[in-house]
Amino acid sequence: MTQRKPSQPTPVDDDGISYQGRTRERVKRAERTKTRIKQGKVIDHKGLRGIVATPIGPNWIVAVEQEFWICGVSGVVDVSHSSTMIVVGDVVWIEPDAHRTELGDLSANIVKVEPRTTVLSRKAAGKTQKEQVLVANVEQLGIVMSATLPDYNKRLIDRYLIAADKGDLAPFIVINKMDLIDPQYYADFEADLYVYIEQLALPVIFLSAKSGMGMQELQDILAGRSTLLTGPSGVGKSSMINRFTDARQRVGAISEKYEKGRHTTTASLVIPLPSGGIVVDSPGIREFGIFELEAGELPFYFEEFTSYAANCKFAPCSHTHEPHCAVKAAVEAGEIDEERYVSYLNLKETL
Ligand SMILES: Nc1nc2c(ncn2[C@@H]2O[C@H](COP(=O)(O)OP(=O)(O)OP(=O)(O)O)[C@@H](O)[C@H]2O)c(=O)[nH]1
Ligand SMILES: [Mg+2]
Ligand SMILES: [Zn+2]
Repeated sequence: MTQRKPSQPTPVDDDGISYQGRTRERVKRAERTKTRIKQGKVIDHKGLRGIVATPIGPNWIVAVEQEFWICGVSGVVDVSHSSTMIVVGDVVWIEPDAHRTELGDLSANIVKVEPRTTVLSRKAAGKTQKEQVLVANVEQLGIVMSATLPDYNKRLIDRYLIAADKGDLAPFIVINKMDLIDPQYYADFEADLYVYIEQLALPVIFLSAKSGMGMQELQDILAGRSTLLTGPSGVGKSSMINRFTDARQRVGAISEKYEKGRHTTTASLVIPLPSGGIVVDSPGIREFGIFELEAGELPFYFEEFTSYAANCKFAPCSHTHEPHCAVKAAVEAGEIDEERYVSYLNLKETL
């Protein structure tokens, strides 16, 4: 039992490499096999509708009800979106092959990707202004952080909140590893997260995948819905999912056959829940650039600034250098969370 310690080095994650690598692989493969994107392809009568569960190498595992299919992409694919042809969570149509894979699994070809209802995107790594879709069709975004080891990161929470807003996902926050915190400090955590709990009225769940604390609350929020769990590496996303379903192992077993020795999460993975609904486990993320964020709209993503902004002397006011800025005054008075203001300034600098 310790008080929260200063930052520990964050375990190295595979952020970027995994998503980025796969994006490249797909592009390469598409060129090699001359995959063409075309709308309105007629689905063969043998076609099956499923959900993309996870990538394996250049292929995908697609779940059709309880069955898993190993699917390639070649020939003409019917896709209506322009960013990231196929991602985890996509609803796809597949056409079964006559034969199985060398390892004996059912095999098929993806021929159509249905339009996405929601997307969680980020700005692709590097200097480009390209959108990289991480996951499609989830209703909720669970932003998972840990109380310590590693310490939670409010900058990252704020970025995720904006991405959730843009992608139409309902966000909530999970603070895991509460078992490492002496209960006498719980109130300090609530005070530190006041802006999210009180001002933004977001669900904030204090949890321990180890002790079970908060697990019921998490299950309740996941039940019957589709949710992406995201956050840095090592905060316990996989651990909390493993507590209430073994589906992860089931899908994991198939991927491991193809990609030997996979331990930490290296790719997003769709997991059906016993309570109904699905949860998507995802690899730890280190960098999260927001795709298509505009300077003019930035203040509106900081909801709690709005009521103060009306009293700024200048309109519009960037809340940075202007005299008589009511937002800055509210930060000084402690009415606006200072760290949120820092998030705002950091994001502003990137625009
Ligand atoms: N003390 C404590 N340790 C935990 C808890 N939850 C997870 N851990 C440990 O934290 C480490 C990382 O857990 P994972 O579940 O792999 O974390 P993750 O978020 O899935 O990490 P990535 O897959 O790399 O993104 C493991 O050693 C877990 O045993 C918890 O509630 N309390
Ligand atoms: Mg994991
Ligand atoms: Zn202002």
